[in-house]
Amino acid sequence: MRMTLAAISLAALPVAAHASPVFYGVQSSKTSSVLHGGNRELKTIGFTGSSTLWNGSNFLNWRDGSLTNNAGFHGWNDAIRRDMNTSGNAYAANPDRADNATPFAGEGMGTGTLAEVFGSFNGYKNMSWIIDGEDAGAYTLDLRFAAGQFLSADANADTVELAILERGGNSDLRIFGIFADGSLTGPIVMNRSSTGATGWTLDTLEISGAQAVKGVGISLDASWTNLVGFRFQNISAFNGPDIIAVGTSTLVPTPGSLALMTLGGLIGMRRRR
Ligand SMILES: [Ca+2]
Ligand SMILES: [Ca+2]
Ligand SMILES: [Ca+2]
Ligand SMILES: [Ca+2]
Repeated sequence: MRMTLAAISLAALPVAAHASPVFYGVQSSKTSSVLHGGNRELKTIGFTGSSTLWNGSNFLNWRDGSLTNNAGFHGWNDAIRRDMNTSGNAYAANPDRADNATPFAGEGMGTGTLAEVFGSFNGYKNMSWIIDGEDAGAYTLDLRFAAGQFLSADANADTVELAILERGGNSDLRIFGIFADGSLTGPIVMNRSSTGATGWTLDTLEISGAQAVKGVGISLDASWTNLVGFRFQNISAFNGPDIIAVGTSTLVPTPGSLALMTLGGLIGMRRRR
């Protein structure tokens, strides 16, 4: 038990990190996936210039979230109205899926949910279910970890803490970290030019041809510490980012500052013995 606590505390220790976020394009030669019918499961993902190598579990850290678009606010399990085909662009952001993927549960009603798009599908994140963004429409997407789970940047600019997959690699995205009290980090922008190809393509109901799936891994700086989630925003200049998936490095069950206190307490206990 003591070993486990110490290991957790050490992993969460806040240490001096590099000064600003670093963006790494996805590296297709380190990235692999399998199709189950029309549903895609990611197996591995790597990034050009980074030592980070992840698997599909890194994309299964989301337990809550919300989407605010021109139709209003939608919670994690709320039915979100969809643009059902290529002729409809009524919503600034909405669930969409690969033409041959399993339909959303509410598809007959013209809806899908964030829980479907970003939660577990048969034990994996279904890379064939996405949030489609429209060029002219602003939206805000919040994704949150399970209660009591936190993400902090490490001190290593070589390692990725946050990864985003986007259909087309033709859009930008504004990103904030969310703290436990609801306040935000300063924003950073994922620029389309920083993305790299995964090696697979995606043709959804809303588009009439396949587009390359691209993505980026980001090494965050020290200001991105003790986060409970992330906020993603589209503005018109960003060309309607289509968010397929968001991955993170390993979460810890204790904020870094508390972990430091815990570690200090353990050291103190040992000294007193
Ligand atoms: Ca749409
Ligand atoms: Ca890092
Ligand atoms: Ca796009
Ligand atoms: Ca299509």
